[in-house]
Formats: sequence, C-alpha cells, structure tokens
Amino acid sequence: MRRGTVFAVVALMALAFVMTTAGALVVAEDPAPTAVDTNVGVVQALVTVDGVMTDGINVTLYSLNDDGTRNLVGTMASTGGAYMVWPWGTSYAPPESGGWQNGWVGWNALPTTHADKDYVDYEVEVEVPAGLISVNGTVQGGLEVGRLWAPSTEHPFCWGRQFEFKLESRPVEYRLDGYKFKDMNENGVMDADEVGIPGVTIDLDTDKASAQTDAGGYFSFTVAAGEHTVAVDESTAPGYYPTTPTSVVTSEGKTVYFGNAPYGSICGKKYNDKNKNGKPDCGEPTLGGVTIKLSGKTNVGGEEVNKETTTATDGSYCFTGLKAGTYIITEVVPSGWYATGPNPKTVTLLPGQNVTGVDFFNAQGCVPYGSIYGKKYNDKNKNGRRDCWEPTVSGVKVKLSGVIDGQLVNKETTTSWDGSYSFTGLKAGTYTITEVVPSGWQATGLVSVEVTLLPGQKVTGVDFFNVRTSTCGWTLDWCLFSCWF
Ligand SMILES: [Ca+2]
Ligand SMILES: [Ca+2]
Ligand SMILES: [Ca+2]
Repeated sequence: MRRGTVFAVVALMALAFVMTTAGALVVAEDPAPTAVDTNVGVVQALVTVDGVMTDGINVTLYSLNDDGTRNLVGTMASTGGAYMVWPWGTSYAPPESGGWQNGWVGWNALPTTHADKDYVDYEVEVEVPAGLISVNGTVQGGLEVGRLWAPSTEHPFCWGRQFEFKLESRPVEYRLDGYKFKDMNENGVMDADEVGIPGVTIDLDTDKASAQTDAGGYFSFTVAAGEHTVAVDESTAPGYYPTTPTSVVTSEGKTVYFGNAPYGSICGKKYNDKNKNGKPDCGEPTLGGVTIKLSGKTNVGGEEVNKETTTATDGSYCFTGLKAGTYIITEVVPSGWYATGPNPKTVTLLPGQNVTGVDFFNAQGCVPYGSIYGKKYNDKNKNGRRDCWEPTVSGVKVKLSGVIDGQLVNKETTTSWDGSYSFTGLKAGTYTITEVVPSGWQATGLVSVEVTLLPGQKVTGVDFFNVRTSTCGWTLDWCLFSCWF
C-alpha cells in the first residue's frame, strides 16, 4: 500500500443513485440498460472530510487484470457541484438547487467485460492530503475488489458500484480501546457470558483525556503512536472491586480489558436460644450488643480481611463490601452465656453474593455437659447395619479423643452386657469415637466416627458393626441360629 493514499473497494450499486441531503441515498427512477451494451459500468465515489462532502481531493480509478495488475482509468478531483452518472453516458449534471451535493467523482460507460469474462474488477484509490487520515475501517486492513458485471439475466443490475471515503482532519493518530466488564468468575478475562459495565470513567495518560464506558462497557481513545497509560477511575464503579490491574501501559491499536466483580455481604442474627436446640424458635428473643468477628482471605490477591461488628438491637449484624473469598464468622460469646449452635461458622462467598442466615445461638447459665451413646453389633450378614435378629457384642473397647478448649481429651470404655457404651460429662466440641476391633472379628462398618457435640447435647446411635472371621467353634449355636432365619 502506498504512503499517503488509501485503496478502496467500490461498494455494490444496483442502480444509479442520486445524493440527497447528508449523504442519504435515493434510488433514481432509471431505465435498465440494453442487454447488448456491455460498456455500461458506473463507479461513483464520495469524499467527506470530518463528515462534510468535500471537493478538490483526487480519486483514481483502476481496472484490474486477472493477475491483479492495474490499468489506470483516470484521476479526478472530487468536484464542486455533484452530479449523477447514467450508465449510457449522461454527462455530469451541473450544480443545481434542490439537492445536488459536493464531494463526488464518477465514471460511466465503463467496460463490464474483458477477455472471455463477463465482468471487470475495479479499484478506487483516494489521495489523502497531508494533515488528514482515512478512517474507513474496511480499507485500512487491505485491498478488496469491486466487481462490475455485464448486464445479463443472472446479473441484471450489477453494473454499478459506489464507495464513500471518510477523511478526518487530525494528525496521524490511532485507536486504543477496551472494555470494563463484570468478571463474575474473577479470572481477569471477559468471558462470553460476561457483560460490560457502563458509565465508568477511563483516563488516558493521567489527565490527557478521559472517556466513559458505553452501554456495552466499551471505551476508545484516539492516540498518537507510542506508549500510553490507561487507567480506571474506580470511584466511578461503586459496588465493584477490580479483578485485573486498574492501570496498564499499552500502545496504539491495542484493546485492554478491565475486570470488576461486585461486592457481596454476609449477614445473620444472634438469638437467645432458650430451649437450647441451636435453632430459632417462636418466641425466642434476639440479642443486641454482641460482638461478631469476620476473618479470612479474598480469592483475588489473597488479601487478609479482618472485620468486627456488633449486633443491632434486633440481634442482626451484616458485613458488607466483601470481596469473594472464604471467611470465618465468629461470635464472641458474652460472659454468662454459652453457644448452643456452631461457632465459628465458615462461609465461601461468591462475587456479588449476599449470604444471609449466618445465625448464632446462645443460652444463659453454666455450660451443660453433653454425652455420646452407641452399641456394638455382631453384623452377621455383613451389611453394615443392625438387623433385628443380630446380637450385640459385649466387652469391646471403645475410645474417645478430641481437643477441647486447647486440651487433649482421651477416654476409653468397654461395651456392657447389652453391647452398649457411653461417654458422658463431655464439653461441647468435636470428638472422634473409635472402636478397637477384637481379634477374630472384622469391621463391616466404620471403625472411627467424628461427632460434633453442642453444649448439653446427647448424641445416640454411634454404633459399630463387626463380624467374626474365625470358624464356628463354641459359637456353633449362633451359626445354626442365624441359618434358620
Ligand atoms: Ca471472567
Ligand atoms: Ca431454639
Ligand atoms: Ca446386619
């Protein structure tokens, strides 16, 4: 491509056109050419500068050979007083009142056949004067061909084409653009299902220029060649936090993407759990003035977050303005009270998610002890559960362990004559209950079970199942017994 010129493709024109105001095209009432005349081709071009139809700019027309080489047809300056070109040789119309426009050039009576072909390819080139640039998007990237066909049944009205050259009066400049988008998966990429954020201010080179993102989150700047700093004014995107750097150094022709994810929140209530069941029941009051803490890390950047709030008079609390992440919410249990539900609680927060119901439950008074109960069964049919005819097993060792209030707790007991065992006097916490499988037996269920005990809670049914591995000996009677059922 030559410096200072722009090649253009002539656009399809099925009929002769007359320009009316502001470049709008109107199809003229126009008799079709005769089928026998192949020299009926018409090419028109309009030149605008800053949107104004402008005279005095040279436009050149070439016809193309099969090998792409060009034959000069002629050069004309866009002409004061526009005209209409008729396929059969009507000359340029003079300026007249009532709608003729400046800025046009045109050729008529052009061949529409060459060699054995029933078409001719043409190319139009505009000479871009110093101080102007061409902003025709389609012609900046390369050369296309406009084809005029000889009139035929197959191509009855393909003997004319038209093109508009848009020039702008500014120094040699380029586009630098981008998007501000809702990055709902926080991966820094504008994925196909993610949308733009409108109305965000983007600054170019600090104070040099600024743009607002449109409805699709798009912005663009016209820049000189070289490096430029593009930055987001995050104060114009309230409710969002960045998932990509908010300022980048880039250059002309580049597209930058600024990701944002919406803040989320975690809310709950604090209850006086009078019946100590770890749930809000009708008539149970809420508690104000209780400290709730939040700690955790954000997904993006792994920022440490630590916050603290106090429940309102209605017992409610809220942590707002949270980036997506994993958080631990802890109630500071007031003196004279104890927790009757889980404390702390873990919440995995997604971008823009508002998690509610992270409630805490307290009861007043001394912390009651809890207990854990279970039985040991001879699981004769090895299905890991107790069938009605399966006997219990006595004399089997069961262990309990856990770390409660920072102290290691270890207990041990043995199943009694009816196969049952219990651990009582337990503080709230998480315990592991393990059966010591006796020699000659194998487990048919879990041998170790984790139990989280609330204050005063009685957990039952922590059962273990074994079956004998030894052959029948003194237990023959049991074997026969089981076969009969
Ligand atoms: Ca994304
Ligand atoms: Ca309750
Ligand atoms: Ca069983």
